[in-house]
Amino acid sequence: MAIDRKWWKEEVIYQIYPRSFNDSDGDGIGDIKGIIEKLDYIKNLGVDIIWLSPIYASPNDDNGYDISDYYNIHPEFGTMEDFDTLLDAIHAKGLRLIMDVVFNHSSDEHAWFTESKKSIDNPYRDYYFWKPGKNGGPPNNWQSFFGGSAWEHDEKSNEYYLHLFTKKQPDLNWENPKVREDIYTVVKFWLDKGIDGFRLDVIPLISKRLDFSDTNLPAFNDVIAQVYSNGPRVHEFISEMYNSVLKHYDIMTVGEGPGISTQTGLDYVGHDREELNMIFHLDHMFLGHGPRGKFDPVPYDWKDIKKIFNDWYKTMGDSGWISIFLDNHDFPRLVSRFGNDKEYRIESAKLLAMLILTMRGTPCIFQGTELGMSNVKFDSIEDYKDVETINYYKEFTATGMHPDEFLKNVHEHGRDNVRTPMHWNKEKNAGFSTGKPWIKLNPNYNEINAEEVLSDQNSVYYFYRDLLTFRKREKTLIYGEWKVLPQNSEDLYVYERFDSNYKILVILNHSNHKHIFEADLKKYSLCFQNYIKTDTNELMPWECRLYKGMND
Ligand code: ISL
Repeated sequence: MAIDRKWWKEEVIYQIYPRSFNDSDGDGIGDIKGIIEKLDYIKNLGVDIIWLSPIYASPNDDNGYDISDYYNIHPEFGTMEDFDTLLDAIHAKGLRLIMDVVFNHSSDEHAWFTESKKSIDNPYRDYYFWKPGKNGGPPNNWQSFFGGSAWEHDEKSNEYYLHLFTKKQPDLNWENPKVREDIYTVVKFWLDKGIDGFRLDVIPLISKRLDFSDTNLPAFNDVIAQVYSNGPRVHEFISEMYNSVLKHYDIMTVGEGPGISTQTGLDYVGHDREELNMIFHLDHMFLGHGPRGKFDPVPYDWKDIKKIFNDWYKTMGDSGWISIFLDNHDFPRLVSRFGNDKEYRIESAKLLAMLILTMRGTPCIFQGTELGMSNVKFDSIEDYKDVETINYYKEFTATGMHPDEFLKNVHEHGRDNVRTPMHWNKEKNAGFSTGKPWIKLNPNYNEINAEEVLSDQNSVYYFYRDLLTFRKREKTLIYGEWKVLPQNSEDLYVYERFDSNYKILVILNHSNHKHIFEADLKKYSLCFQNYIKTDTNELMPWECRLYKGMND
């Protein structure tokens, strides 16, 4: 096989959103000790790499994606000693840990920014982007990801600073070599502790288009791709970070990639690039986002999803690598978005598990997805905690959208859908906390929880576990090539992974209807199926199967 073998291609990532995972001290917020308590659960599932969403000191304007001290742990989560214990415990179980780190911006409470704000001639002024206004307003018409202008006025200096996210997340100025040096020192600090890599938040945004000209693109997604991402020095910065620090460690890096398309993907992850090991491209996550983003939805269907998978496979070939995922802490639960979380919740959750674990790329599973957890529908905006949801609620309702219609969009697309606490059992607060959880629970925890799925051999959990065990053994699923077998129905996704020895056939009926698929099964044996065993060419709604055969 031509393709390079690497541990980070063979292993599977499990994302922990620490605030909502497990609370050990009853303050209603998940914490590091809570994660330690659940490491056996994670190990038994059969995943390998834990991706930990940010746990650094932070005022929590954006739940930790606004870091005020890269060298300290947020007291809500524990201490540095707790972190060291966690890392040791993870390694003792043969698991790995990658840290989520945010270098496009810091918190406005970071010492760099508080200095920077003090005066125009402060030595830290150039750590951020400060500009005079234009015609009595901000320097340009850029909008923040979370609504409103991307510039905030500072009374004292009468200048504006850039924040592509909230005004408490000022963008760091990577043009300044001192900023880059300070960032690489942070990277080295964590790697020297022995972590196994990083998830790098919004990495394509770190190089700005310095003319800061107005954009006239009507769709926000195009602004992200053409104005905010892929700036002129982005590759120079990433490869500098790689060559100064990353390359000296046996680690993995995954860049979160809003605005990275199939045209630019290999520039970040090509094996010859000395940049990143893989990216989370967001093409399928941004499906359905209208001109004003996720709360301005437009229709899409499985044809679009499949085209994105096809295009990315072709783009990467043997030269680069991506992660395969269908949800994370920014997007709805996969079963609610891509499956049917009502009459076929279990079947469709299993089908989506099969999709994630059989495509070429490193699978990533978000906490609770292995239980079959689904979206939540809070009745009142007061119950939502996410800054994106709250900001856009104000903006959309002020410009005429009825609050109920906005809430309907939040039920479909809001980030709090995935941020409700993990369901461990049917006890108080689903076993997540003995105190008052920082966000309400999804009321369906009586039916969907870890205790329940562990006691049911036919559960979504065991489907994940068995497929994960299978994937570990079958290198064809990791390195093998991929090809689609065309079908008569648009509701089917049938593909084969193959190498010179084996063929693995995956059959997915992603619909509420029965269908007949076309494939010659003579040389195959059935390994997985989400219905009681049948071996005919008729598929039940949301049925999925996996067959294996020799490639001769
Ligand atoms: O969820 C999104 C918008 O609706 C995405 O565009 C998301 O904001 C984008 O992918 C960047 O996400 C990352 O950076 C943000 C943080 O809020 C997200 O949680 C993080 O994943 C700012 O740090």
